Amino acid sequence: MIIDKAEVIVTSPDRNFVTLKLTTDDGLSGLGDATLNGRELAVVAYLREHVVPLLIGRDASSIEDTWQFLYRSAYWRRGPVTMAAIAAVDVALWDIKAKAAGMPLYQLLGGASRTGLLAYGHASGKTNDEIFDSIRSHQEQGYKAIRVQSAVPGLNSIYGIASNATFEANKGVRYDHEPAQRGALPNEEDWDTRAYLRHIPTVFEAVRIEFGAELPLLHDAHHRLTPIQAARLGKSLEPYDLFWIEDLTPAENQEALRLVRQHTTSPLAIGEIFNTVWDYQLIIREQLIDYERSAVTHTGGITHLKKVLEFAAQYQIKSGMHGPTDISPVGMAAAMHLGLAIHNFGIQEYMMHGAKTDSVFEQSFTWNDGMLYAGDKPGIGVELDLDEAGRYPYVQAYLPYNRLADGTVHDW
Ligand code: CS2
Ligand code: MG
Repeated sequence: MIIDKAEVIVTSPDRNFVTLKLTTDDGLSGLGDATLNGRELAVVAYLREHVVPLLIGRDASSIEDTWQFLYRSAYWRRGPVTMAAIAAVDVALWDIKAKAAGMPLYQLLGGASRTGLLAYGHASGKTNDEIFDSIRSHQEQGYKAIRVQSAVPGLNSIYGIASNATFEANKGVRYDHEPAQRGALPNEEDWDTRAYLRHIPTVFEAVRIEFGAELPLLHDAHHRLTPIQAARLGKSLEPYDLFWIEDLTPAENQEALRLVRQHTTSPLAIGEIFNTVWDYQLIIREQLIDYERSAVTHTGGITHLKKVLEFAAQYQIKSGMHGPTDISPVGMAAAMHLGLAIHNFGIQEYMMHGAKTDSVFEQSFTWNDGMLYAGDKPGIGVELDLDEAGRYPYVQAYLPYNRLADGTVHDW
């Protein structure tokens, strides 16, 4: 089972996706997601120029050796571009191995540890009434856990507010919040931490009054707070019993979470922008988080993320894999197979892709009553329609950035 073809496919149905397709000399093919929102072409170049030439002629069954070869032979280690490229190779090889075995991938990862995967969706609004409507529409779509993002009075823009709500026959009202805006330059947004910290507790108080104490609610602070501001947010949201608060503070400074932990018992989720186990060393060992957010797509694939999650499991930390629309259906399927097999599964983020994306990626995973089901097709259960993909060429798109009132650039 020798790799004799490697294709890097860029397509932009609802948004840009990068997919690696590997084919072996006995006709098996596998897919891997290499999408890095706003930096897609960097991963395309890394794959085409520096990885694909190394793959042709390699034994497709040697997944661990291929991972170690690509990671260590590059000399320069870690980082989102490298680890997304390695992830795509890794998942494509697992897809091939599972197809060769005639099994769904989760069976090769230890089999199912649960029947399905609890998922959460993104509710949002500019006002509490809009937020309530968004929560209700997500409940109608079956979601049993819901992330709540709110506009903040005085701010013109903020992360997480759906740009539009579209109705799709088989999916109901879909809030398409794709933060990467198409254009030659990133958009500038505004930010005011004090206004945010004053407003968010009032939103969750109103949501709890409207929806009661039981509904699992999540919130994403999106990397913007200092450690003491993060501690204040965590403490102020304790009365509303959140399932988690995500990315309260930029976690490159892992020690910052020691201070946050001293002040609040709100569960913490970190890691969607991490890409190796080394990013988690201290915060897992000192139990400074409760959920580990990495996506298969950004963290070196199944092979590496499984190791990170096994490390996290020793500290009773659970998975909360990143799953916005910039994780392609290939990346989502890989996450589902891994999430089904591991013991310390927590929750899966699930933003439904649009109809055009579904026309490019034929998916066999299913969604029912708030749960995701990986399916039992051999491999990861996703196929890519090359002709359909060719209808949607790449469109430059960048994530926004923030500036404070005095013009200082701030984390977005
Ligand atoms: C967000 C993402 O889903 C989340 O938790 O943080 O939407 C993030 O903004 C995008 O993935 C960035 O590409
Ligand atoms: Mg997030």
